[in-house]
Amino acid sequence: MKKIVGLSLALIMVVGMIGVETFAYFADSETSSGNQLAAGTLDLKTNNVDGVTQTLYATNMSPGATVGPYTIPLRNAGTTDGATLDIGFSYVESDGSPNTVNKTDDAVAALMEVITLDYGGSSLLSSISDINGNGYKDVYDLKNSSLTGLSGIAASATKNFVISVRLRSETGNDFQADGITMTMTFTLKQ
Ligand SMILES: [Ca+2]
Ligand SMILES: [Ca+2]
Ligand SMILES: [Ca+2]
Repeated sequence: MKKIVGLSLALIMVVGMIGVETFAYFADSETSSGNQLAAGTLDLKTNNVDGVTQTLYATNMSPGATVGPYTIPLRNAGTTDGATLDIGFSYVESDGSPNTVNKTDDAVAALMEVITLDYGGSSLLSSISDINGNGYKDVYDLKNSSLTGLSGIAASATKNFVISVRLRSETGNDFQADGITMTMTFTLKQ
């Protein structure tokens, strides 16, 4: 029997006023306990909490400011080794108010440069292509990349996922109050 266990995390990033201090904190709230456990299971947990949705907030991001690195421990709390891990990224527009000029979610994501993207102590950045051709790896590139078949997590083992993102310093005033909510989904497969 092939069990597949997934977890999602959300990263909310909103561009703030120029010069406003970056405000970032880490919250986690358990919203489901959806993993049905039976003998010989995979059980992926973050921070030892089961079926969790974690949210990382970065509001009032100033141009040039970095959020993170956030370290998210991925623990296989089950009794079966997970052979492979997939990581997926998606985002939706999540603007503040008032928002005089509305930029698209893709435009905002393209200004969020990915500085750190580690899993199990190795950087995944080389697996991300500069799909939009702007010269750096950004959240748009993450969304349109496929990170599948990564090394898995053995039973009772933990691997850390680490991410940090910087708002590009050339971000213009029109981006004020524009933001995205990025969801990172981790799927551990037997
Ligand atoms: Ca917008
Ligand atoms: Ca890019
Ligand atoms: Ca705006």
